[in-house]
Amino acid sequence: MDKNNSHPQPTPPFDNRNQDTPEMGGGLSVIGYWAEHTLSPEGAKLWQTLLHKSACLSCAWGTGGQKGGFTNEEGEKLQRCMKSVESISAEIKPAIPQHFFEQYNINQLQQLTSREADRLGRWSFPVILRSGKSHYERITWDEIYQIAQTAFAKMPERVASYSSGRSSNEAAFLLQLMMRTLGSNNLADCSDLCHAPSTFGLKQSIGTGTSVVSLESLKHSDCIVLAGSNAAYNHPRLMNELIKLRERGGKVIIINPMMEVGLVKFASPAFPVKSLFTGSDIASIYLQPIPGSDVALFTGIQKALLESNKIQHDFLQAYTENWQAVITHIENTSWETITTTCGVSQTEIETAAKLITNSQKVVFAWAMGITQHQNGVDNVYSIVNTALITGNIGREGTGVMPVRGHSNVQGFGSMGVTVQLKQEIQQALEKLLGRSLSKVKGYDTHALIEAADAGKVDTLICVGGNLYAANPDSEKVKRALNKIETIIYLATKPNLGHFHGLANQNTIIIPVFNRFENPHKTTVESGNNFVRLNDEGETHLKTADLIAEVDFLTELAARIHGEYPVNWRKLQDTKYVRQLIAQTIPGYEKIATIDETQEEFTIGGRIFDTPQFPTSSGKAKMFVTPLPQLKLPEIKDFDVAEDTQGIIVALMTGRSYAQHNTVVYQIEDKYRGIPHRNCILMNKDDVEKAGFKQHQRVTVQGNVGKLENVEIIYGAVREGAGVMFYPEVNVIFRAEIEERCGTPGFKRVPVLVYGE
Ligand SMILES: Nc1nc2c(c(=O)[nH]1)N[C@H]1C(S)=C(S)[C@@H](COP(=O)(O)OP(=O)(O)OC[C@H]3O[C@@H](n4cnc5c(=O)[nH]c(N)nc54)[C@H](O)[C@@H]3O)O[C@H]1N2
Ligand SMILES: Nc1nc2c(c(=O)[nH]1)N[C@H]1C(S)=C(S)[C@@H](COP(=O)(O)OP(=O)(O)OC[C@H]3O[C@@H](n4cnc5c(=O)[nH]c(N)nc54)[C@H](O)[C@@H]3O)O[C@H]1N2
Ligand code: SF4
Ligand SMILES: [Mo]
Repeated sequence: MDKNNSHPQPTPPFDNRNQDTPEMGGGLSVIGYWAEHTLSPEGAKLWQTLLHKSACLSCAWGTGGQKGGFTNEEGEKLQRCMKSVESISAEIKPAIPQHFFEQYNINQLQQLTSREADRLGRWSFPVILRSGKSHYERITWDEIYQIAQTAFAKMPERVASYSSGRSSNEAAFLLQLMMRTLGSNNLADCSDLCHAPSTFGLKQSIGTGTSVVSLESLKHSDCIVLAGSNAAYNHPRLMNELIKLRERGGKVIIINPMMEVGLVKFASPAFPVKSLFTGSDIASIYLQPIPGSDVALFTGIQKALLESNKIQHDFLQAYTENWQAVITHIENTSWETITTTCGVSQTEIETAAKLITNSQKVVFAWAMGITQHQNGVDNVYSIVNTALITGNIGREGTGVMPVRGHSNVQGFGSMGVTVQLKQEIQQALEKLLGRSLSKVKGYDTHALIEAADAGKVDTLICVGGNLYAANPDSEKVKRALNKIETIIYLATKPNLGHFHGLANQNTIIIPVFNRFENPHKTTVESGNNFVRLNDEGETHLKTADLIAEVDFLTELAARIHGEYPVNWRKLQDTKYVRQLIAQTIPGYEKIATIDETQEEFTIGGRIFDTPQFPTSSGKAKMFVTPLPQLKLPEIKDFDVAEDTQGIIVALMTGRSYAQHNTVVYQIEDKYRGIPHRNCILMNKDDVEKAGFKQHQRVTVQGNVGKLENVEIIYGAVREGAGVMFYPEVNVIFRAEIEERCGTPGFKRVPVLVYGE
């Protein structure tokens, strides 16, 4: 079968995987989890929260909102997945006990794992760790504002923020307005670590930074290409769409070096009970490229299309620019280069190309397996090129669809929390301020850490997230943060960052309401460009001293800026923030009346149903995508004894089944058969070739550190690749960086695996 390459396409049930793993994703264990949690003592609160009119906290698929917790934007019911329950369950835990921080010093707190830190409970009063002190202690609001005001009086270039996409649009808008009024563009955000290459690549090529496919449009497609996404774990309700697409005769092409069981077969609780037992087929074809080689694979698909005369020349001519250069590049790239770079055979690539051309309406979707690479932007370009070459964009049921991460990460970008600010927003802000914005380029997350390490940052405010644990090279991040004078964390739950990411002088933690208990109405934006309205709520922490993010940011801004350029305190009524958003953010006009209409809406100008692109020429720009040179280092390149025996693999670092980003909920990953966090999942042939066995303990060494006593687990990952979990693995490597947007190459980390 394989013309040019010996890489076999494993077909499920895979013989290479660990025999302990289930044969499909989802299924009865999900129902079991639901039952366990909803019938537990916290069950009543959990149900109340699920029924609360607010968007799901977890991923950007965006379930929930005004039509009730179990509804998507198409009004379809039974749309909350187990991940949603998991995230709520973590938030309705009791408060950290009053005297906890008197009992435990910072050294002790630093011994906690991610899971232990989360399990301490909710932050319920503000605390400070002062320089030279060993314990966090309670602090008054007055003193917080005094310290903060002084800290924000530094040179604007030396003040920065970091944010994570769980907070509201209103908080995001206020954060960037406060920072830009100060004269600082240092608005680092978790999206820098995530979909920034999608935003950047899409903006350059088709003039918009987000998905051009609505949920409704997706329902018309008859083929989905899903690359570098483990939706079965991370966007479970997207799986419903894949199941329905297969049921109407459509095709699903999965591109992923790891054969994820839930992408082969998935049993969704949204479908008749029968399917819970049998599961539904997901992948029509499953391609397993070498990590980091997607450009080669997509170029291969394009070449197969070219050779079978399936390129839509009329479409390219009418609606695109630079297509000739891309076609020449495809012609000049040999099959041998393509197949050796991506490790997928010509036959498999041709089969995928045929599935695409035999379909009428194709959607191309992707997640971190595409973006978290040194050439993440090229990966995105190569996907866009494939969509354009086949005329699959600008028509219902077609298009490009980055599958976004955090539940409001896209809203943060829309609100201007980014170092790559849209011109329209810049102009609107300049009008509001009555002066130009600072021209100094802001720090993205990577640049922020570099700047902090170089002693160039005095003050940092973190609106959510875990800057310390989300970044590679943990020791360096810790050192860098420790050079900052003042760090203010706004958070709902404790995490590793609060105990390791300590400032030089004052580290302050501000306990905030989460989305469903916020006393203000707020909004969020889903990855499908749908804006949701969240009702006010109440917290179960009756005696806690929490604050709404909006209240904290406006009070701080009022103290820094007085009444310039707005009456900040008036904005504590979030209705007025929405008025400002409507005036400033393109496509958000309808938010001005959402308080009266309660009408959730799709953002204007985002969904493309004609091939007219908001670029300067009105055409899509195609970019030539050079194939990556994927060489792994050799043993001698690692700092080990000369005679060390081992194997070098390209490590894909990411999420287990039961974690949300840096927060670990359960230590096992049952769908991949991984019993605990200190494991490496490898291909059986690689393990045997290196002379190791399953369950053997090994050392895994990266370019800045190593993890010892790591257990080897067999899995359906292609040869030459491995899988480990973050945040733990972030200790061992300094990542390659996608220079165009600062995104670390988390999905191709060369490591040496050797015996102990
Ligand atoms: N339950 C849960 N849900 C989440 C999250 C969570 O942590 N837990 N996190 C949220 C966030 S912020 C995000 S960004 C998303 C993340 O969602 P995903 O992107 O789905 O998550 P990852 O585990 O990072 O990696 C996705 C897949 O990329 C594959 N991959 C790795 N390298 C490559 C490659 O070179 N090429 C290709 N084609 N594939 C590759 C991996 O095998 C893996 O299956 O999920 C969001 N939703
Ligand atoms: N090695 C490796 N590293 C990675 C990745 C990877 O795949 N591999 N993925 C990267 C990706 S895609 C992302 S998005 C980042 C994630 O990076 P971050 O977004 O920085 O991290 P999270 O773990 O999502 O942050 C969780 C914390 O947010 C706080 N929080 C939760 N809800 C709220 C709220 O409503 N308000 C406030 N103020 N705080 C809240 C809680 O304190 C919680 O502990 O990690 C990145 N790091
Ligand atoms: S798919 Fe995402 S948004 Fe929908 S319920 Fe699950 S975690 Fe929430
Ligand atoms: Mo993310």
